[in-house]
Amino acid sequence: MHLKNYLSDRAADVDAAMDVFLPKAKDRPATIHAAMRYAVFAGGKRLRPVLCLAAAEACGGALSNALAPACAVELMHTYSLVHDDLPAMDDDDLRRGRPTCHKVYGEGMAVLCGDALLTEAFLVLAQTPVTKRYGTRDLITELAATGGSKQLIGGQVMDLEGEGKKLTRRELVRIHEAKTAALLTTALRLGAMTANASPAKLVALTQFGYNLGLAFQVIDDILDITQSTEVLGKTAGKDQAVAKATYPSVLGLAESRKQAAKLTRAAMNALRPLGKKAARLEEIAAYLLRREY
Ligand code: GRG
Repeated sequence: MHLKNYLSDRAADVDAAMDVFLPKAKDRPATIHAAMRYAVFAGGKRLRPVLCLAAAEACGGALSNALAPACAVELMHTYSLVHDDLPAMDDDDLRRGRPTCHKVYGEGMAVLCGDALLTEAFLVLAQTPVTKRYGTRDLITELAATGGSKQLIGGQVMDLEGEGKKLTRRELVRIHEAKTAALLTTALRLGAMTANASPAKLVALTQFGYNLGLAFQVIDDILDITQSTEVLGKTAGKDQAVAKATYPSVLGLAESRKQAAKLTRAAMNALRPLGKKAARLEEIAAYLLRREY
């Protein structure tokens, strides 16, 4: 199957599963459920859940077993976007091509919406079928560690504290590892766990996710400068406007592009232990390097 079709088919699988997992928009109290659905069904790329499903396949697992963790990861990602857009954080009006959650539902409701999406992530994750090697506790530990103060939230803390400061390359990499690479890696690992993957395969996917995640963030930083708000669906040029340290601001555009290509190669090399079954993951990595939004 052509990659574009694979990506849109898997995204449709995720959307259909998400529709079943999430409370209905009319469930009481209706406003919070409408806000959750507004944030989730806003046209995101569904990259993390697709990686989760592709990792399950690469390890010989069934897509249907990986749908719950795929949705759980996307719910955590969406919560982070809703909270990141709040006036107290990045203060953004546009996300996924639409007004941000707080612009539509108000700040208080957007805080609660993020909280509810994060909690829902674990409710959904707990529905994952267990395997011989990995039980519910392993899955919960994996997602909680990534969402916690040492990864996602820690990355946001370093990001907030770094605004307006000149960061070293090492500091910048630390932020990217925590904010972006950790959740991509967890998406892959959770997918692999539903396929009862061997520890060696999990290590390979962890290496793949780390390098792919860093490459993804470098490209995100480049696109913030080179693309328009219309193409990105979020405010372009934001990093420069708030003097945020990014790969292009620290290394320049040309070197950032080289780094993204180098990280993508490292990601692809990490897939070797998975053999031919990892061809789809390799294709996704190549596609992300060329992406324009
Ligand atoms: C815990 C509030 C809080 C934040 C954690 C993840 C994060 C830190 C903030 C979100 C904003 C941001 C710029 C994150 C970096 C990762 C990234 C590039 C997110 C955008 O991901 P895409 O492009 O988005 O996959 P879509 O909309 O396609 O899902």
